[in-house]
Amino acid sequence: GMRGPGETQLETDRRLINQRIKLLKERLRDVQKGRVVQRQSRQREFKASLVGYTNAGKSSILAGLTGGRDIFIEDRLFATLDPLTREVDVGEAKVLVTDTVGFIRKLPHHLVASFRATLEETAEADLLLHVVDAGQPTWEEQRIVVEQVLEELGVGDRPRLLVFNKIDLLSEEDLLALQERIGRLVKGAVFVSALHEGGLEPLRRALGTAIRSRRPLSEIRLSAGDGKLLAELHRGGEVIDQRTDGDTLVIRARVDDALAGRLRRGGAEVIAGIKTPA
Ligand SMILES: Nc1nc2c(ncn2[C@@H]2O[C@H](COP(=O)(O)OP(=O)(O)OP(=O)(O)O)[C@@H](O)[C@H]2O)c(=O)[nH]1
Ligand SMILES: [Mg+2]
Repeated sequence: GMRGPGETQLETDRRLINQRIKLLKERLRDVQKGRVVQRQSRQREFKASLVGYTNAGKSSILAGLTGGRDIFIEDRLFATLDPLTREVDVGEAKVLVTDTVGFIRKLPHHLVASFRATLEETAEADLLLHVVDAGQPTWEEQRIVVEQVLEELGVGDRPRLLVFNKIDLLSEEDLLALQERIGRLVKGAVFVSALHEGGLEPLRRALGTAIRSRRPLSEIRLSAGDGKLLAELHRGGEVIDQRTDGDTLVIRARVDDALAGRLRRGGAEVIAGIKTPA
């Protein structure tokens, strides 16, 4: 009963297919619009990239932080070929954590494209999480190789956090010795196990601390008519909520020092480091 007057079956099919194509095109447009919005909002979030020698456990850490079962983990070199980003809850804030392709001394030719994508992700990161396989007797050499690659990628100056993974493979004695030695060399290294319940809590806490110190929750007051400053805040900060107080907009947002400075110069009042309401 779908056939219009004088239509052959073929014409009917064609009409139905065209309707379907039109519908799908509309949906695709909506999806693409959604993507742009998502990407823009993601740009404002705090970003951390997992970097490190291949097989150190980067993907396992991301899976452990997110409970993600869709993350590819394997005991072989270069299990991960595409950067993958997931939102991680660190208490009162969210961090976008990206898994990347593992680093190695001599990069095989076919991995150069994967590596370029990794480069783009690490270049955008607020913090690099350098994952070290504490169970590897050669972890110090691997760490140096990774540092060299980071230099070559032009991100050698990025803030980073050393993450010693697979501590379950160490005896209690060896772990204590390692922690003591590392504690003398660098500040704030964390010791984790991606495979054990609660084993990633030190990393989650460190991420919480990093976001609180780099992007303190702030109260910003600006004139409700100041669209330019408001746009700047939305572009560069993570807006939590906003209300009006007469002619003043009162906004709670996470902003870094640079943005706070720009807002103040533009005439806004910025109170950094306010407490999060319970
Ligand atoms: N014992 C132990 N094994 C772990 C831990 N974390 C990861 N592994 C194992 O180490 C291997 C490599 O883990 P992946 O997460 O794929 O490592 P990756 O750093 O993502 O590796 P690439 O993607 O190749 O760079 C897997 O067999 C994991 O199960 C850990 O905390 N303890
Ligand atoms: Mg991986």
